[in-house]
Amino acid sequence: ANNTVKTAASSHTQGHDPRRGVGTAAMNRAILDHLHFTMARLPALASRNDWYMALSHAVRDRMLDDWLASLHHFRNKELKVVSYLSAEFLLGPHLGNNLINTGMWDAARDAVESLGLRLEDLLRQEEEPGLGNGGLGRLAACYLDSLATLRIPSIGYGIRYEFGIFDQLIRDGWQVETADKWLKFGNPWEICRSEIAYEVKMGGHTEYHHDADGRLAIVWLPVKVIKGVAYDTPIAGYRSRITGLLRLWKSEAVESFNFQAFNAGEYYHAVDEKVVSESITKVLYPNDEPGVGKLLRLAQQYFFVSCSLQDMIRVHLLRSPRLEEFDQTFAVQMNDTHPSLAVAELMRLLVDEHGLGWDAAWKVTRSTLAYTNHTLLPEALEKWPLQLFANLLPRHLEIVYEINRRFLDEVSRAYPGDQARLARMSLIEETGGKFVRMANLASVGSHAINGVAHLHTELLKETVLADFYQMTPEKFCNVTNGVTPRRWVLLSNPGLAWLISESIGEEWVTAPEKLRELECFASDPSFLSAWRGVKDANKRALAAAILERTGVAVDPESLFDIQVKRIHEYKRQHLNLLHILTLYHRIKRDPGAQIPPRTFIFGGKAAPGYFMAKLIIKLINSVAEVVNADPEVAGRLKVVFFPDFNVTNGQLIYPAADLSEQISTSGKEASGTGNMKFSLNGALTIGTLDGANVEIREEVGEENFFLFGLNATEVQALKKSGYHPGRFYEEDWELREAIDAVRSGLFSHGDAGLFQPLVDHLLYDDEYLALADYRSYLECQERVSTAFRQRELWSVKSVLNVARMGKFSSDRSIREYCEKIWKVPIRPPFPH
Ligand code: CBF
Repeated sequence: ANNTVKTAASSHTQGHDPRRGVGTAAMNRAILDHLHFTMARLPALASRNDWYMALSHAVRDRMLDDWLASLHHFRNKELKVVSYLSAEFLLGPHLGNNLINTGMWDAARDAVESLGLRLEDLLRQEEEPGLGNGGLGRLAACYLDSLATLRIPSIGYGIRYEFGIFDQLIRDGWQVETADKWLKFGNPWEICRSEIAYEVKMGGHTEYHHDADGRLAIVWLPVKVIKGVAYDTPIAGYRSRITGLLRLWKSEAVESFNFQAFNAGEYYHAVDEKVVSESITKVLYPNDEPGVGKLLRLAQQYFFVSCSLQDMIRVHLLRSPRLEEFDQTFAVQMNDTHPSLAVAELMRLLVDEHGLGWDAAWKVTRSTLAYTNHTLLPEALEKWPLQLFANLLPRHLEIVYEINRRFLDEVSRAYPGDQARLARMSLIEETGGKFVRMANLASVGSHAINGVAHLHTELLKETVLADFYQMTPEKFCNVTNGVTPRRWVLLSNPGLAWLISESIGEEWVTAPEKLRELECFASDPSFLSAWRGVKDANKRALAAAILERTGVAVDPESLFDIQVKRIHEYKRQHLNLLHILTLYHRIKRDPGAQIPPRTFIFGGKAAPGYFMAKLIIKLINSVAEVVNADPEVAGRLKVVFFPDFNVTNGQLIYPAADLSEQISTSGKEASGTGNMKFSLNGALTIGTLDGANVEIREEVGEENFFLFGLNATEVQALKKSGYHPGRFYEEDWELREAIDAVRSGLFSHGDAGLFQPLVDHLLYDDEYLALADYRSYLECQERVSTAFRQRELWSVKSVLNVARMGKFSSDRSIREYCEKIWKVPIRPPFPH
């Protein structure tokens, strides 16, 4: 199954500098050396983790030449460095990806085997760094891969959370969260740079003084100072000889021990400072919870933004003393509003700490920063209570006020007398409490604003940022998301990668438009049968994992219908459930019904404080319990909740899907990236015209995509005209039957109250129009069933999906950012 990896790795190894020691013998020696010198273990006593650590260190050593050469680039005045500021990087395990990208897979596998071990066991040992919630963080990780692959000097800046996204357990059908102790056995990939550390001030007040020359000096007297220490992780580009840099900040006490307190006999107080300071980077906040009011989260955002900007200024000053030219050294992308304090912090650093005038500082701030918006959901648009903001960042609030004063002057000049517009565009919300609006701050302080799919960008321009678009349309552009084919095909689906490379060569890995050449194989029966063989093997692997983790035996011959993503009402896992319940009833009513066997697989985490999402997980598991145990539907329907969906599990799940569920209410999903991973692995999509689904359908062809539901305009119109979900319930007996079954207690051991909140929500509110789309979804699912019965035709569609997904490589997205936003030249591919 690892043949592609093998072919590609081998060809690369041949082109390698022999001094770097990537041969099997050298790798074997290096692993044993690290076992001895780094892990201090005898081979006979070494645990699997010891071997994993030894191998990883050996691999990392071999990445260092390229890394050091790449870091050297940062001093080259001619090269602009892309700085990707993101509170989240959902990287996934490093080892396999690094072996693929550097071309060391074969050597590592053979070396490990010569030591009596199996590479796959060591790969499984790695705890993935789950430093992100989902789409936005995973996108950042794909972009780092592409930046390094395209040889663009880049730094990803973020937070080294001690605990990443929680691990999800399922107990009695409910989600239970446990701490993600990803660092407990050590992290061989990072290097702590104790000497790269910055102080970050918080709290206190400001004072204004006049210096001897009568100039005004503003002094911020904080109550607290924290130190941020850099931890660097190399990011290997695919065969590019470039290694990108991920620099994550860990908070520490400036002094880790308070000797005054200790001498006064207060032992515990002596370490208090350390504990409080370290708490800043302790834990990743799970999203989907109202961001308002969490002081620690604001502190996290400020902390990482300040460390990162101070670091960039240090690097810039190595090149040039002129901070007016900062924008020639760095292009800074703000990944959503989480880093949007960069606007105020860069102004503060330039004006207060480096003595630039306001206008010069503003010019350079605006031309350096750019902002990506990732959501239209009002509850996810960050705003901070003014008082909380003032308490933590008194100087920044003054700067925000000054930016706002100047900006609102511009607005008044452009739209005289339009008070409502002024109120909407102000950086400060003043209705129902005062808040600092982070999307407005990011928009005002950036030279470019982008959405993440065509539809999303259009809606952004029409709704959330409409005023900003009308005033400065030239700032807006779209960059549709993409995913890296290295992790999401080559690493996770080696069988498919091998088949593709055997047929059209290996270039598709960095030139995915070449996948189009697969189209002519779509009429070749032997190719189609090999294609099915790959899918079947992936399904068997997933079935085995499902059995191991949930105890449910599923049939790999059945249609694998998969919805994996965060659990959220707008993503409509409950609509999927309504379909399952309808099929269940249909089979029970008519055992002869022509319904091909299906396995419904769900996965995803719910934010710990999001009650309705957690209830949906419980309902999925409760339906699974009843359906899977019912002999009348045995062999025809199975329902599974795959626990702890993360990158590692995603690598197993996406390649095994027949059908990808992308069923959000149109206009609500900014882009989606899971939709791309599924389709790139040969799944067909059932979806609404939402986010990037629209573009996926355009690319793969409407005949190869199962479309249903209201479009964004119809959604808005229905809401405007007054939506009454109860009417759909009344008028559609199958829908009624499904909902009544839930409310009857059938899935809750007779406890009719358990799912009542969900049922009530659907019947009396249904904000995301599940009931309005139910019938259309059902009819579409019937088309899916019909198509799946014609296996040959299904395979043709599957091939065509993969062949036409080239657009959704993150390499294309990064090229677009380079051209449209960062003004960074695209370098020719590295000659392999
Ligand atoms: O753009 C990346 C992804 O970001 C989100 O996950 C987000 O956190 N706002 C969106 O929900 C996705 O649609 C989007 O693909």
